[in-house]
Amino acid sequence: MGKIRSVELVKTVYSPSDKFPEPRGGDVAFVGRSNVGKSTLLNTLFGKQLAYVSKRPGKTRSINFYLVNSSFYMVDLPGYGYANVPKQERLRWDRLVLKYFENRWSLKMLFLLVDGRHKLQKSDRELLSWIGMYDIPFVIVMTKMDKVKKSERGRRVDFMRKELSEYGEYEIIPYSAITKEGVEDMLDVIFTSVEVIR
Ligand SMILES: Nc1nc2c(ncn2[C@@H]2O[C@H](COP(=O)(O)OP(=O)(O)O)[C@@H](O)[C@H]2O)c(=O)[nH]1
Ligand SMILES: [Mg+2]
Repeated sequence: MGKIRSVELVKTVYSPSDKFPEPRGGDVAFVGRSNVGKSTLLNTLFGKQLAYVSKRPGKTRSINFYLVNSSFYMVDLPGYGYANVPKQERLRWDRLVLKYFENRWSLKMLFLLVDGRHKLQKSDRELLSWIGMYDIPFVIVMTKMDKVKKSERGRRVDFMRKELSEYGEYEIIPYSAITKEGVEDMLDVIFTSVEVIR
């Protein structure tokens, strides 16, 4: 299986008029509502390579391109569903993400993070409709599964599958940063999605 050996933050894009870096062996991208656990998940995948990914507030408003193993990009898309964000700012994020979906032919797989404990939110559905519009392959990562009781797990996953049934084919990966469940599965998806020399 593939392994993340090196990670380098190559470019941070704030504005739809900024250029994205030249594609390499493909992109895998990560997106989800604020507080879903995206920074924690990237840190978990990156291991100690890039501990500083976490929670730099400015970086939540941008698309961050991380070059992995000098061969492909892991792309951190801006979070959505923040409370109290001015409408102008939200529109800029939307334009930025739409520009990425529209133009980035090298996008191989999108990881859509949803909180394993909650129902899909309106903003999740909006994102799913964009994914459908641009025909982007995606997997669902249910985060914070350590907070779901063992007896509830199966029911939660089934419920999520039912909620998502209108959006087509995808895999669901239950994940926890605490127990590390799902990490191997995510690495599998990442390394089978991109073309890399292992
Ligand atoms: N219990 C639990 N908490 C998590 C997990 N992942 C993230 N968190 C917590 O959820 C909060 C938001 O995480 P963060 O990674 O900053 O979310 P982001 O806004 O999506 O980048 C933080 O307090 C994290 O410690 C997880 O798998 N399990
Ligand atoms: Mg974050």
